[in-house]
Amino acid sequence: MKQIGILNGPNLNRLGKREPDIYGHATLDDLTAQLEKEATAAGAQIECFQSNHEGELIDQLAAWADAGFAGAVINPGAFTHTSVALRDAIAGTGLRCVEVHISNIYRREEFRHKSLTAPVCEAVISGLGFAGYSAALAFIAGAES
Ligand code: CA2
Repeated sequence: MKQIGILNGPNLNRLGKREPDIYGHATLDDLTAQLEKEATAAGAQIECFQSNHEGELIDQLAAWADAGFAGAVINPGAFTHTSVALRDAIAGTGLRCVEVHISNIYRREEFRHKSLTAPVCEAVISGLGFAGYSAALAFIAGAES
C-alpha cells in the first residue's frame, strides 16, 4: 500500500482558532480526519506531521524518503518563503512533493509571492482551502511511481 506523508509547518496547529477569514474555521484535526478517509478510499495510507520547527520538518521528510514513501503533501507555512534548508531537503531526499497553501499566496502580501520550495516540488496548489490537500493527495495516490 502506498504511504504518503502530510507535512504541515509553523502555526498550522492553530488552524480554526484564529484568522478564520483567511484559513477557515476547521482545525488541523478536521483536516487529518478528512484526509484519512480519502486516503483509505484511494487505497493509500497517510502519516500526518506538523511542527513549528524547521529542523523537525526536514528530519521528517528524510525519514519518509528513507522509509520508501510514495510522496508527500507539504504546506511549509511561512518557511515556504524563507527556508533554503527545507528546499534543499525536498530536492536532496528526492521525495515527490506537492506544495499546498490554504490561501492564495499571490493575492496576499508581496513577501508571500515568492516560494523557495515550489521549484523543487512537482506541483503547487494555492487558494483552494483544504480541497488543495485532497487534490494533492489524490494526485500522489494515483500517480505512477
Ligand atoms: O496559505 C497557507 O497555507 C500558508 O502556507 C499559511 C502560512 C503562511 O505563512 C503562508 O504564507 C501561506 C501561515 C499559517 C498560519 O496558520 C494559522 C492558522 C490559524 C491561526 C493562525 C495561523
